[in-house]
Amino acid sequence: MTSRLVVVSNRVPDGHASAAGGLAVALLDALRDHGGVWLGWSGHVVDSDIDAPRLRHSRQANIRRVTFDLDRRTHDGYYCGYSNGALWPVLHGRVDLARFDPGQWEDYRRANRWFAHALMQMLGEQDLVWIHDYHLLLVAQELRGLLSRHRIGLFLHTPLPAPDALAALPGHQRLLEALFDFDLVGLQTRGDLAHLADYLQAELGARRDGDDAFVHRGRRLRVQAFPIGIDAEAFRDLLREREAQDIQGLLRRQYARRELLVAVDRMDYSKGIPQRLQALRELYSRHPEDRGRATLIQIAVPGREGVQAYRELSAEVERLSGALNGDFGELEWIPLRLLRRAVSRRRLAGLFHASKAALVTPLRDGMNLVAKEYLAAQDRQDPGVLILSRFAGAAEQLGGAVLVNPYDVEGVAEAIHQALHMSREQRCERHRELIACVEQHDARWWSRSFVAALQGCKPGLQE
Ligand code: GDG
Repeated sequence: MTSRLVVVSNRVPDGHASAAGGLAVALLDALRDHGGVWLGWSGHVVDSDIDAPRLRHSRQANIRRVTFDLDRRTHDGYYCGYSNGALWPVLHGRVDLARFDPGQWEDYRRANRWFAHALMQMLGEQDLVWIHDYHLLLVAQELRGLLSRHRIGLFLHTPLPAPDALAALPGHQRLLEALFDFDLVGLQTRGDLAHLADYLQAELGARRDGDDAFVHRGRRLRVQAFPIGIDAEAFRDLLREREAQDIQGLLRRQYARRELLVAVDRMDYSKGIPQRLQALRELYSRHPEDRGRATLIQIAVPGREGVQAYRELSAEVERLSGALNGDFGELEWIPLRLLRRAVSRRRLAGLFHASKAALVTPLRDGMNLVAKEYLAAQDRQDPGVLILSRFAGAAEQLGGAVLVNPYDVEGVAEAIHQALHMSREQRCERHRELIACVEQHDARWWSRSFVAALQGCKPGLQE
C-alpha cells in the first residue's frame, strides 16, 4: 500500500511561482512529484484569541493545502519570538542577537500542539509525516502524546551549531530531547550531523546505536545528512521564457561594456549583506581599474520585520549602499543597485544568466539554494563564476567554487577581482564540475532520499 506524504511547515506558500524562500521552492518540487498534503499557517493573523484553529482546505493540481490562521498572541510569541527571535539566531551561531523571553516557550509549545491536533484530524494510518524546520521541533512529541504511531521525519533547513552554542539556549534540553519522538532527523551537511551527534551524547547522554542512530530514554532516532537540491532542469528552462529573455537582453545591452555581479538573499543578518558591501568598497579602493567596470545588483527581500534585528539590518544595508554609491559612483556608472523587494523567478534566472559572478557570501547558511540556481542558469560555453562562503552548507558539496571567508573583506574583494578577470577556460572547467554535482543531487534526489529513509524506519519503535 502506498503511503501518502503529509508535509508540514510553518508557512504554506500561496503557490505563486514568485514566492521567495528556499523551503517553498524545494518542497513544491518534492510535492509535485509525490502528491499529498501540505499543512501550515496561512500567513494571516487575527486579533482575537483562538482556542482551536479552523482548518481551510484547498487543492492545486495534486497537492492539497490545509491552512489555519494564527492569533496575534501566538504569532508574536511563537513566530516572531521563540522561532525567529531566539532559535534562528542560536542555530546560526548568533547568540548575541538572541532574545530569550520565558513566556514565548509556552507560545511555541501551544503552536506546535495546534499543528499536531490538525494533523491528527487528517492522518491516515499509513501516512508519512514530514515536518520542516526549526519552528516545529515539538510536533512529534505532541503527536506521540496523541498516541500517533506514524513514521515522523524532521528536516532542519538551518545549520546546527556546535554543542556549546546550542547549550546557550535556555531550556535547550527539553527542546532537543523532543527530537527523539521523531523517527528520522535530516540535516543539511555532515558538519551539522557531527554537531548534533556531539550534542546528543554530551548534553543528553544519548547512546550511539550503529552508524546513524542514537538511543535515549527508550527511543531510537536516526540522523542523516540530506543536502537539499534544486530542480536544475526546471530552473534552466525558465531561461527560455519571454520574461527571462527580455531582462537578459536588456541587461546585456545596458552592460555591454561592463560586467554584472549578482547577489540574491532574504534581508537576513545570516546572509552577510553588510560585509559584502564592505568587500565591494574594498574592491574599488584596492583596484581602481575595476571602478566603472562592474556593478553589483543586490536583491534583498524584506521579511520578519516584527523582529528588531531585521529592522536594524535593513537600515544598516541602506546606509552602507548609500555611502558606497555616494563615494564611488560616477555620472555614468553606479557601483551598486539595491532592490528591497522580490522579483519574479523568471527575471531572476535571466539576471543570473547575464551576470559574470554571483556573490553568495552568507556568514552562516543551512545550504543556500541561490548558489545552485546561479550555476543552473549559466551558459555552459561561457559561464559566470560562483563566489561562495565557506560557511554556507553548499560549500561542502561545491568546493570547486571560489570559496571565501565572508568576514575577510579583503579576501572577498580579491575573489571578486579574480572572478572578473578569470579566463573562459578556467570558468568552464570550474562550472563543469559544479553543475554535475547540482544536477546529480537535485531536489528530486533530496526528497526521494529522505522519504526512502523515513519509510525504512520502524514506526514508533520502543527499545
Ligand atoms: C532556508 C535556509 C536553505 C530569493 N529572492 C527571490 C527569490 N528567492 C528565492 C531564491 C531561492 C530562495 O528564495 C532562497 O533560498 P536560500 O536557500 O538561498 O535561503 P533561505 O530563504 O534562507 O532558505 C537555507 C533553504 O532554506 C532550503 O533548505 O538552503 O540555508 O536558510 O530559491 O531563488 N525568488 C523570487 N524572487 C526573489 O526576489 N522569485
